[in-house]
Amino acid sequence: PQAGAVSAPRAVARAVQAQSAGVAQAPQAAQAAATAGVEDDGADCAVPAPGSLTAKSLLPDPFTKMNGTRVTTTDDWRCRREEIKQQAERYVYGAKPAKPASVTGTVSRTGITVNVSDQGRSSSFTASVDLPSGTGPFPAVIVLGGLGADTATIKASGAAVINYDPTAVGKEGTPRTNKQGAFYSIYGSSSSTGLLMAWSWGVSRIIDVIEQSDGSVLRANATGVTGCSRYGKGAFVAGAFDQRIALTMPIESGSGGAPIFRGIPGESGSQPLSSAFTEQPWLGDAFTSFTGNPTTLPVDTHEIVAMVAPRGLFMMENPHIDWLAAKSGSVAAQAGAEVYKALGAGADISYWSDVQDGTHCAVRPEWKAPLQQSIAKFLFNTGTAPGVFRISSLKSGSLSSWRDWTTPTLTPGGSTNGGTSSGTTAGTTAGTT
Ligand code: MCU
Repeated sequence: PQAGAVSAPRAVARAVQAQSAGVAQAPQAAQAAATAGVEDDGADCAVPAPGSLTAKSLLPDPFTKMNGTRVTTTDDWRCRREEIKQQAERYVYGAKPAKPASVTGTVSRTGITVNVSDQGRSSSFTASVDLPSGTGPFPAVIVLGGLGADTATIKASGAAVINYDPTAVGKEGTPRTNKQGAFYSIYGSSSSTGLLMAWSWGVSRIIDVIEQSDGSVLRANATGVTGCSRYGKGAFVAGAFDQRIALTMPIESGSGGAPIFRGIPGESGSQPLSSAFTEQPWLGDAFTSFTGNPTTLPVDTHEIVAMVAPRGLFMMENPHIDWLAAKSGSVAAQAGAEVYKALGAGADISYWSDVQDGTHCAVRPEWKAPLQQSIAKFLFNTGTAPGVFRISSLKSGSLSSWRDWTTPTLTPGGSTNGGTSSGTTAGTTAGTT
């Protein structure tokens, strides 16, 4: 990769060091620390033009680059991730525009305002802030849509809750040809970008405003995101597409969220892809080509999981409701975890579907401890990540039946052989989960 580029793992490590050194407490230092994380650290990568699509019934190999060679070093992952990002935008979610020309706004102890101008158009939206006790500045968890998040535990863990109504940015109930909300006011009501990506863009603009604030209320370099159900789909996409997010916690996201697309047609009772595509314009318009058969998708959601690596990820699913596709969700988590392992961050992804209460978006006692641990580790840099996989036997997918690729042992640091590797360092950890 390019000289001087900061690898994702190092950028995260640097941000974490800055946090643990306490420098983020001072407003000026907070700004300096925030620059250690960027929304997309692979924006400079040269990504090949999209090729023709070929069917593959098993999950695409996250470690094989578009030119056919394999990732061999941890630094190689940066531009491989960018390939996945661009494919996911093109075929699944629609494009996420780069940071707008102007983002302004305010952060107070009760709320955030966001004003965006780009391409000669402007729009605004707001979010409310709910602080824990203490004086701060606080890390924050952005809660999409208010459903299902254990906000009491988030606040008791010392983090602020930012209540964000994503439908102000991407409205539900509109036809694809007339999309509405703060995103579409700027990028057009006929934009092919779906609601999940519009919502995710809104999360990024909230983070922009926090970064630009004086840092006295919220810390810009310690942000988490969560949400349940349709907002779990949104939280998943938000965390994948903004590398400033230190902790991503999708809950019961269902079809169109974390579960592998390829698994849905064969998972009994799960929401069909055609239904997830038509119920609301959540996914991008281009996904219409894949609702009948996802096998020609060059990406699947295990690679969206992988886009979050090595940042904190805690995936929660409900195995009691077939519609939620938790079996396919367990495969996404297991396959994505292979990328975490390859990056030396295997403990930074957790998955938990072994829960008693079948109510959709319930606040669950089983998730409390791993939620606390995740906030401590990824937003305060204290303690250890939960590093747990608790897959309910009710909905347990098998990784080995979904892949024909192995997990490489990546050489830490920079590439010595650029894109010419033949993948000879590939080891195997198949079947370890
Ligand atoms: C799991 O998320 C969705 C699901 O995809 C929809 O089919 C259903 O109507 O709503 C769920 C949801 O958002 O529930 C709050």
